[in-house]
Amino acid sequence: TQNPVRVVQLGGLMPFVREWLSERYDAPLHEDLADAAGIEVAVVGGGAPAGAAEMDALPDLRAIVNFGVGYDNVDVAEAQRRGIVVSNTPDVLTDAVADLAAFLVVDVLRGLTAADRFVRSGAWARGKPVPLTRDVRGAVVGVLGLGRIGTAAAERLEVFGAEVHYHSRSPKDVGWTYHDSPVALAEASDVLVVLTPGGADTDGLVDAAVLEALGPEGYLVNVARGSVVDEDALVAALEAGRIAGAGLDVFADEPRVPEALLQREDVVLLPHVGSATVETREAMGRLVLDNVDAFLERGELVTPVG
Ligand code: 8YV
Repeated sequence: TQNPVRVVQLGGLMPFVREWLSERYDAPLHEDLADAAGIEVAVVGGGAPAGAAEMDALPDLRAIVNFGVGYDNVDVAEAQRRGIVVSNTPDVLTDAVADLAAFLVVDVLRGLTAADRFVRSGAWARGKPVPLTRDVRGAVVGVLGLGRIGTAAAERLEVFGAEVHYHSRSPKDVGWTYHDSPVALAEASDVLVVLTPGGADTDGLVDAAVLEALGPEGYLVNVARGSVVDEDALVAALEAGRIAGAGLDVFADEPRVPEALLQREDVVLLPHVGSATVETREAMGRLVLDNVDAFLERGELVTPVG
C-alpha cells in the first residue's frame, strides 16, 4: 500500500532500495524536480549533491537520508538552518572499508597489483627478476583520522604486525602512538592511511608538506575522500620521487582519475569500492530504508548526523 507521503530519490540507488521506495512511497527518480511540492524526504545516493539548490527546489523537504557514511555531499549546516534533519549509514560499512584500507596497505608494501601486471605482461616468463617488496610486520602505519573506520583499520594492521601511529583532532584512549599534526604523523610513517571524513574541514589536509614528510620511502593510502588529498601535489610528489607510491580508492573528481596516475606503476587505483560488497551494500540499503520509515512513522531518524 502506498503511503501518501512523497519521497524523492536523488542520485543513483541500489535496485532493491528503489523498488522498496517506489512500492511503499511515491518515490520518482529525481530528474528535474518539476513537481516537487509535497516531497518530505530525499533519499540521496552515489554522493549526489544535496545543498541549498536542491533544498530550494524541494520546499516541503523535512529529511535527507544519505546512502553512505560520508555526507560531505550534503550541506548539513544549510539543512539545519531550514529545520531539515539528515541521516547517514554508519557502522554497517566499517568492516568492509577497514578491510580495504588494510588490503591497500598490504598491496602498496607487497606490490600485489604490480606483481599481477608483472605476470600478465610476460615479464616473469621472460625471466625478468621479480622485484622484492616490503614487510608489513614492523612497518609504521600512520592512521590519519581515528574514527570508527580508522580504529577498525588499525586493529587489522596490528594483526599483521604493523606498528600503529595516528593523528586525530584529539588523542584517544588507545595504546597507539599519537602525533599532534598530519606532518608529524607522516614523518613517522612508512604508510599514511587517510581515514578522515571529507568536507571543508579536511579539504587538502594531505598537502605537499605532508607528502614531503612522508618521504621517498613512504606510501599514501586513501580510502576516505579524494578531497582530503591535494591531488596535484600527490602527482608532483610521485613524479619527483618524493614519495614511494600510493593506493587510492577515492579521487578528487570521480570517476575521473588524473592521466598522470593512470600511467604510473607505483600506484594502485580502485574505483571507490570500500563498501562495495553485496552484504555491506544490502546493510546500507536496509539502514536507509529504516531511516525513511522511522522518520515518517515517528519523526525520528535511526542514524542522524550533526
Ligand atoms: C559509498 C562511501 O560508495 O559510505 C561512504 O561514505 O563513500 C561509500 O560507501 C558512497 O557513499 C555511495 O554513495
